[in-house]
Amino acid sequence: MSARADGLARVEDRRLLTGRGQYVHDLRQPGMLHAVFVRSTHGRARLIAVDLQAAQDSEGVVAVIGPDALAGRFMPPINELVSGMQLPNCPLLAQGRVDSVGQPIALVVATSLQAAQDAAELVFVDYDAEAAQGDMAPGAPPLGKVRHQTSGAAPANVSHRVRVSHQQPRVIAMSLEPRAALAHWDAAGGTLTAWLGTQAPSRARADIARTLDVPLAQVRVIAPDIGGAFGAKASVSPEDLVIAFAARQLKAAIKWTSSRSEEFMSAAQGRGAKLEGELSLDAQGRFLHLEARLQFPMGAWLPYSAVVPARNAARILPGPYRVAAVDIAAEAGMSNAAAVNIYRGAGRPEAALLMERLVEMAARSAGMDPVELRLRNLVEVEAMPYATPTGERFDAGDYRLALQKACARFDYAGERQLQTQRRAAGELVGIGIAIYVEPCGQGWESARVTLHADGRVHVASGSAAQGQGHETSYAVIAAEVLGCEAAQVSVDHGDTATSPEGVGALASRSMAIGGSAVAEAARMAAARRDAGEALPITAGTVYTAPSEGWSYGCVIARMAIDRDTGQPCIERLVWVDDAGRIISPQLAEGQLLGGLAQGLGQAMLERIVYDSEGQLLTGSLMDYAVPRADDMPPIELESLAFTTQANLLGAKGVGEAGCIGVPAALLNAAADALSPLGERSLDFPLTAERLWRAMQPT
Ligand code: SMO
Repeated sequence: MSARADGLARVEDRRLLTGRGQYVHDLRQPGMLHAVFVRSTHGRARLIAVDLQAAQDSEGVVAVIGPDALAGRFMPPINELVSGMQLPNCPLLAQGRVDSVGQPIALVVATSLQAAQDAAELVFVDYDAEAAQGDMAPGAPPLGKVRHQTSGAAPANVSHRVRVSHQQPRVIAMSLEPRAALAHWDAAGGTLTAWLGTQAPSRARADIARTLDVPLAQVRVIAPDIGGAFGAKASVSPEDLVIAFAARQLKAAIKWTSSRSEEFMSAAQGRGAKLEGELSLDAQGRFLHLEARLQFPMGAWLPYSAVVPARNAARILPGPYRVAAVDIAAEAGMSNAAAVNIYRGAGRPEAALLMERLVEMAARSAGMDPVELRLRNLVEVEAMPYATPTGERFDAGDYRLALQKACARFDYAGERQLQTQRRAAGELVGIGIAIYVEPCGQGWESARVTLHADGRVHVASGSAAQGQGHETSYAVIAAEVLGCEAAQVSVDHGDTATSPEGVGALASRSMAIGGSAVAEAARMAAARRDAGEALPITAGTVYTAPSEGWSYGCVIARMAIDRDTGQPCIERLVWVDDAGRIISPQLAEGQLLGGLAQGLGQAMLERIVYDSEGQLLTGSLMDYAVPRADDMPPIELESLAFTTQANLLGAKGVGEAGCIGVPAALLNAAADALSPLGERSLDFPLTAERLWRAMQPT
């Protein structure tokens, strides 16, 4: 590949690392107008009046679109994974009331961004404030419930029983480019083109067509370069749809770029679940019964994948362990805060956090080493494929080997000795382990491969990219099947006019499903080439995975906590991950490290805070800490490669792994460090202040 020849890992890197990326905000259209949203300043209120007149009269203003213009238009239906949900209609612009700070009320469109911002200040909104409801407020009706319950009597031979309660904070996705939309209505052709920061261009297209009430063929969505998305750009926002609506209404090109502050207030957030569990063991340390109660916050409106985290956490428990019986219930409820959507891991981190914390406490309660207890309960490689008590199917993997490899690399026995010595010298130092499973790659994806007479190969994928490097990895996959150089292969994605309809880049599915589609289309094209058909040849396919692949891995971390200040220091982190077949080792490592950084951020630094009136107290990077390079610990990575039969490539997911295993291992390490002081309950983020408070006598 040409980019490799000059030492770059990815064909995308030259463009992205030299400032030549084209993000939505970089794009221009002739006569383009600029848009600014007027947003709710209240967490919950009745709207008495919205007066647009002064803004409309302001210099440079082309139009002000208020609630009336969008009355009766609602967010598209969501992915209803849970039966019997009571789903509200979520308006595009506030209708008579607001239910979260930052909710869009009106849109000001002007000839310059400055003029739009000035005029937005002139929109007069009169509120009658109401008492806001926070996440998991008692008495709030659940929107939907998931339950997994094995039948049979309660176990009789319980020898130990441990309980865990953990409150995750909400966090933000922190993309390089916040949400952005540029929509252009071509009056002559009656078509709308929308450049959108989206992980799922085809669904965004369908959502826009539905909102505008036009046939699908009249809408084109283009996802240009996207500086990360992490789930938060998997579903359209009300803002995206309002911009598309305004472009058609005004027969114009209109651009909106979210400011970082708007992003904190109104983009979909992640996590925020309350996790409670109880694990029962027999005298030999075998897991008898898991009871789990999971509450997921939804916020004030519902993105397409809003229910996914609750569903995932419930089905993934009890993680990689044999547990004879389970009673797992998850529910989700709305609140006066930003929406919560899938975020890197989407329920998998919650399952790992609860289970690994329970296992660690069970070991302490039973007086067993936590490694020994895990080895006793992990599903064995001989048992694969393995049917879990929640009806899932582990396809391939050796969980014990992952733990043993991690222990060997970490020098677990030696590290425990060192810990004993340091504790004797007065230090607070802990070792935390987490083993996780990571289901990925459900459903279908599309690809089209064209072989040209001059040897060039062209791949068009229905999966988009958000910075992962699909232009590199899909080229590698096609080249391998076709027996050519990856440099001969060019890859298109993200444009609904030039790529086949697809699902998109989410849920760690891009290699497993998107990559399998590329491989299948390449095989079909090669077969026709080999049969002597004249070039160019195009082959297209929609590949559907027969089942899910389950990645897994083991993280072991050592954390020291300063006795005087509570300052934590992650001194070592060993991580063994099995993502099945790896297409590009460099890209896979990048995904692991990126996920690790985000997982570390959630464990150690990040927290969205609302006050009791629903005001956002962490609305900027002055109040909200994301991890930086010097927060990263020394990292030792190893891989296993048990390929899966769940897709053509044998690839499993890799992008979300760091957010799943790392936070659980860090929580266990912190709890272990403080354990000489007595049992302490710890919530994220594990800041120096929180750890210091936890160290004080109770
Ligand atoms: S949390 Mo992901 O982008 O499905």
